[in-house]
Amino acid sequence: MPTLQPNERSQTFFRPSKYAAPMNRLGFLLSVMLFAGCTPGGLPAAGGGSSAATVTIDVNLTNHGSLAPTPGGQGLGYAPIVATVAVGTTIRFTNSDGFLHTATSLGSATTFPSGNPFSPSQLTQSGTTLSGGWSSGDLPAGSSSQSLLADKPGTYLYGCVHHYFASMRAAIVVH
Ligand SMILES: [Cu+2]
Repeated sequence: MPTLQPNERSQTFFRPSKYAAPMNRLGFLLSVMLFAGCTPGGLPAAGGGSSAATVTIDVNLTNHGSLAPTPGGQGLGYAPIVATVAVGTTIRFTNSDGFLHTATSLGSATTFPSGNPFSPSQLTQSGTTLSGGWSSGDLPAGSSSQSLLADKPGTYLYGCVHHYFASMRAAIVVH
């Protein structure tokens, strides 16, 4: 009649982890290597490389307070005031200012509307693609928005819900 001896039981327990450990380590190393290989360089690759880039737009009314031309009219408060990126680029907004801002899509507008184009619901974050309608929602000082995919070529106007009438407006051109 076979009985499990204490040493056999402990082997049963220890063998899986003994073999699993090197596998986990290998898997970890592989994912680190893959991640490093895909880390974006900040700007789209000039040679038409396939790696996706991330572009960060600085949101700051204090530091970027001078009017500058955009495809939609004069704007300020974002840098670059016109971000030109390739399809597939990921866009993020970072508020480096000391108070709240938003970066909020103006939809299909081709010039900055003269009236208030925004609604209170746009103080809440929404959207994941530039062509799909989006808002960072309220971005407290020092915070970053969601990632937005530049999914289709076009000119995308946006502005700050709080400071739209102070000309806090800008554009992203995707090609
Ligand atoms: Cu603002």
